[in-house]
Amino acid sequence: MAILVAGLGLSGQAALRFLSLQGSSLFAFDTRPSFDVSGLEQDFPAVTFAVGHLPDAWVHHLSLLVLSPGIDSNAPWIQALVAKGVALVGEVELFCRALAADKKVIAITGSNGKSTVTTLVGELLEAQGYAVAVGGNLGTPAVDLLLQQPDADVYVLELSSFQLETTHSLNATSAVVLNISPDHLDRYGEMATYIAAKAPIYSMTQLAVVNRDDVLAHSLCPNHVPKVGFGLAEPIQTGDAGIIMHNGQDWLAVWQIGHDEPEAWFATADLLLMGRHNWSNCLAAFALCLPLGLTREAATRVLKVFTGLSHRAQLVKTVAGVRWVNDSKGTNVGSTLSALSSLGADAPVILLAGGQGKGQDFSDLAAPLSHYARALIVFGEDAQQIAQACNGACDIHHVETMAQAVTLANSLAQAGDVVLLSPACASFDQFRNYGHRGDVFIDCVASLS
Ligand code: UMA
Ligand code: ADP
Repeated sequence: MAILVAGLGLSGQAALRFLSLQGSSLFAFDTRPSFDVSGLEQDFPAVTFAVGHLPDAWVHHLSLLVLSPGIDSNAPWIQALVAKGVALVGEVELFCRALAADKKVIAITGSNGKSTVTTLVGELLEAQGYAVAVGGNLGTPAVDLLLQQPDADVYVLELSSFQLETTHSLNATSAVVLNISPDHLDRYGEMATYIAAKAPIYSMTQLAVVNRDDVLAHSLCPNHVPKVGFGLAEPIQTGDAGIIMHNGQDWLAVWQIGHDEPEAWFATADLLLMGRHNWSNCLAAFALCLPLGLTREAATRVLKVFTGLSHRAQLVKTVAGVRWVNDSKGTNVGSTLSALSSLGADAPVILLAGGQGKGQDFSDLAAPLSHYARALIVFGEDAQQIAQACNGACDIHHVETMAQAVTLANSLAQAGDVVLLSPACASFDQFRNYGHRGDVFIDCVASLS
């Protein structure tokens, strides 16, 4: 019998590489009729390719479908294969099945903060002396990690809801659902379906790490699964991570197994990461790594230099006492809410938001805007929708371009303010991607003096 790899992007090509090495009989298919397979045909001469329409003649050969995360498994052609008994998995499931029993996996999902926590966990474990491979939704497909870093002790995987839909045999050492807020509703239709895609991660781990500050995310963990918690209050049991007062300051703290009380690990004032949501990310990373013996020394070494990932709540420049912060990766309402409220807790904010709204409801931004914002500047395709949903919350200004947004923010800002680009939207109406949008913002800010 043969295997069908569907979707020929990063994930599908990684599956082809991996399965080719195993000598599997392979078909490869991309639903986009314009997809050019000529390069792949050269790379994989033993594989049969098709685009646009799945050839009927293939169907009776198939026993397994390896589906790329970007393809909705509800598509009729997929459901027809499943009905014929073809097993449906993703490339991450191939990774799980091939992983040697002595290897460890740490798995991270959630609506926001996944990439930051995944990267941080990788750095913490490396500082602790492990050989670490980091990837998944973050960028390097899981099976490529197996091929590229077969000697790793620990594989740290960022897993999207799409990837979790087709992953069944993960046996993680620890796993987390960082938080839940609306995302990908264009694919899932309703929140319940989105949440149901993420929940199984807690049934595929030896230890569940739960967010005590997010009731919904926390509730996904079944009672019988051993769990520890993290959150912005004090740790309440061994294995937990939280915040404690130490020498009159807030410290990231950990309650290690075998200890009588939580131990202060790192002063939040010394973090290079901005915003309280990043305190939460650090605590989640600590809790995930404790089963692998993370020590305060290793954690301190990492946090002293960890500045986070580009375009996530990053300080670009301080001009005349105003801090300009690039959070272009804030592409949904949940991420912008957390960036706004965590930076707004310390300073008045001028928020720059807009782009493609993906059908989101922006009204949740109104309350934090009225608490924390000096002004909201909207731009892009769904600017009007954001302005309407937040009407009355604060001063709202409408501009066309990023350059205009920065110039206007500069004229409105007062010393001590934060100007925050956290658009709550996708960027594709005006930019190539969120990185491009952040770079344009950085360029505009660079010209201020
Ligand atoms: N395709 C079809 N039919 C479709 C949709 C796509 O045939 O209906 C084909 C496209 O023509 C293309 C290929 O599938 O050839 C693209 O596959 P894909 O969309 O599954 O993306 P990959 O390139 O395989 O990258 C995927 C993840 N992409 C998605 O989940 C959409 C990457 O996450 C991930 O880094 C990569 O695997 C390696 O694990 C990106 C992402 O945007 C960063 N993720 C979403 C997010 O973070 O919000 C979930
Ligand atoms: P993801 O990989 O889940 O998209 P990232 O680490 O790339 O997460 O962060 C994306 C955005 O999500 C950031 O720019 C920030 O606005 C927001 N964010 C980061 N961490 C958190 C968190 N713990 N809770 C809520 N929002 C967060």
